[in-house]
Amino acid sequence: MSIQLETSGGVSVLTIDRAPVNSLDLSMRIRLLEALAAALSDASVEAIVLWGGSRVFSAGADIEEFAAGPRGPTCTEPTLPTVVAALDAATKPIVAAIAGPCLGGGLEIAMACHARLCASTARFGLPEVKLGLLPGAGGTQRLPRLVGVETALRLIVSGDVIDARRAVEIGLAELASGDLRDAAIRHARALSGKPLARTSDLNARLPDGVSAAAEYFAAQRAGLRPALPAPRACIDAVELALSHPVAEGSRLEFELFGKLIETPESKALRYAFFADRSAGRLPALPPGVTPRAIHRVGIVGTGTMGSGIAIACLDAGLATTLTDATPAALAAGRGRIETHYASATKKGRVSADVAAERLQRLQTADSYDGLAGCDLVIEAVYEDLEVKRTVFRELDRVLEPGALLASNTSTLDLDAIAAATARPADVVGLHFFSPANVMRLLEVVRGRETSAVSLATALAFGKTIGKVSVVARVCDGFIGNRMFEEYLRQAYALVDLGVLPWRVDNVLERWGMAMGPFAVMDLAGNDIGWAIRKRRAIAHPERPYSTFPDKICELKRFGRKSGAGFYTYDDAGRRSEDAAITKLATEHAQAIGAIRSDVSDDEIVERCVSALVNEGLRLLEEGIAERASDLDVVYRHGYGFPAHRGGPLFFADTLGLHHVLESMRNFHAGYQGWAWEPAPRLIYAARRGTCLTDIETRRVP
Ligand code: 3H9
Repeated sequence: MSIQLETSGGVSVLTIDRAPVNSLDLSMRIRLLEALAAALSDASVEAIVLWGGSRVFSAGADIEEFAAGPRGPTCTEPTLPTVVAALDAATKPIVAAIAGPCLGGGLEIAMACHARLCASTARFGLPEVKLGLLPGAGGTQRLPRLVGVETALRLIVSGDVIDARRAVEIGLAELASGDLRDAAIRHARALSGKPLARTSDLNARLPDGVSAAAEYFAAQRAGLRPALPAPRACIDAVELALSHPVAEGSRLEFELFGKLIETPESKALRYAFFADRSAGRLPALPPGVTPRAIHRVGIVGTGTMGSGIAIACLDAGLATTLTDATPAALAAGRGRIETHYASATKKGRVSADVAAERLQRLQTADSYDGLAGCDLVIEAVYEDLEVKRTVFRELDRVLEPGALLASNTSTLDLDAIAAATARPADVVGLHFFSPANVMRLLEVVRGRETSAVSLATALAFGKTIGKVSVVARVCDGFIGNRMFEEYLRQAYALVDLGVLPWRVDNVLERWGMAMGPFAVMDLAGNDIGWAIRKRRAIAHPERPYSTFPDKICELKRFGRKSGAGFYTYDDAGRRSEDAAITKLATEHAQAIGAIRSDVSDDEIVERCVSALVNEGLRLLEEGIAERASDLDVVYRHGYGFPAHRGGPLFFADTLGLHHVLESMRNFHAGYQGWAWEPAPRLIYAARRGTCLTDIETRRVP
């Protein structure tokens, strides 16, 4: 970890070298300032290049430092704004040479340089808002000066990352020809002796046709959904850039940053950032386990799920072969994928050339033999154990030794599927969420016999296709669906207590869930839940469900696919409340006789979220999940849990475990209280004053 300073031919190259992503913690900031001062005071140096190496320029401030809040190292001198100000004030030209990610504070230091040269691998962004923050080292002051207020606002409020081509288009950087470092040295030398192009000397530009800045910014604020503190502060700070010199605007911006760092939203989002990165990392993989390479993926079953998985593989640059039981099904699957790329091209999401290249990597095979040579085959056929076992017997027959055999089952026993092969060590579950090419969550299911290499290969594959992978052991429903079942149980129980379905949905959606449970079931298909409840009634008669959703199914209201479910739907797919369901729900609750008129919005949230927490803790106790934060990752990426609340377990920690436990005990004493036996880990953590999110099971493979 260092800043290297190399001088030759009148140009000093300052190399930021802090693995893995050149984040700028306090010690790096001190070294950077020292190196800058050395280069500026050296009479033989005419110009400077700031370089982060060929892989990454800088991922910005060290996010771990934020945990200590505004009194911690983030706000200890030299702060990042101090470093940025020193670059801006330099008396010799400084060229930022940018390859790979140049994000957050990384972009802020680059914007304080006098020129930015980039390689085609460069990616630029101010993603602070995704951490519940705003760029705090002049980003909101310099970006509008370089690219205009409109483009700057779009980038800062979304936190989106753009590629080198787009950065050049908007005037943020220039593309280097040839070797980037050499080009930057030449460029720096050429700037020597010329007037310095300081970003701070520029004026921020309002969009063409806008003259009333205050109204323009008010409209931006009014458009925020949801209205969280960070995006609002981003807009406030960009507005400052119009009326304040950079130094003063940056001072005010840093003040806002110091406030945001302490908001619950920022704490939750920072927790989520690190939780995503620890998910899929197994503490107990034996040393020396390296994943096998995956070049060609086979997919068996080309329905919606199989096609979505194929698109995810094609998007990630993998060769992909599809097969299905009949030529018609295979042709339909290929057709779905072609339609996807045609629509993506039309919407400008990919260029026609890129779409054509991806489709070129798609092959179809009319029998299992066509999958020979695949490094990984994912089965995505009908959810029936015998059907899947037949598929796996065929895969066992045709695949080379060492190939990975994966099932996309969401409910079946992976060990029973693996037992159909002579190589259960090579079998894993890869549980995708629909649409598989969009949803980021991948549950990687580790069977009883799954080898460490197979698991490592599955996790590496997940990373290749851009998923956040979470490891689960075998159980019915794995992590996500097992937790979801308890959440649904409480949503239905609320109807028993006299709460209408749309009140439950509206309360949870206002709280931040992407979709309420009744709307989710209408989307997923109420018949699917009905079939599961029938199975459960036989296996666990002591755990009864509300009969309300069965009554909906008896009316053949299976959800969107049948035109109605808990809601009715218009042609555009918009849901509306239905008087028939109000009547049905009211009569249902009256018949049970447990109606309560005092169910508050808070209780609706607490019942549903605490149900997730309690079942999640059981999954940890059973060793199905590796660590508590994995449960939160599953819920955020697979079930629309609001990122700014961290996840169910993080939320419970912020509520206070004594409070959560007390509510559970109250629920335990009430209607259908059997479902509310608090998990021993909750009682333990509440008693010890520890956090749920610290729990790791750390099982040895
Ligand atoms: C900021 O800059 C504030 C300023 O405006 C103002 C300050 C006053 N800090 O994602 P990966 C770790 S806020 C600390 O798996 P990839 C990460 O945890 C910052 N650690 O790799 C992981 O560690 P581990 C604004 C960081 O190749 C390892 O690096 N910047 C940071 O898939 C590899 O990460 C951002 O929000 C960091 N800034 O993606 C950018 N960044 O191995 C955040 C990463 O122990 N970073 N780590 O799990 C990213 O978007 C991605 O990490 C990046 C690499 C694209 C850079």
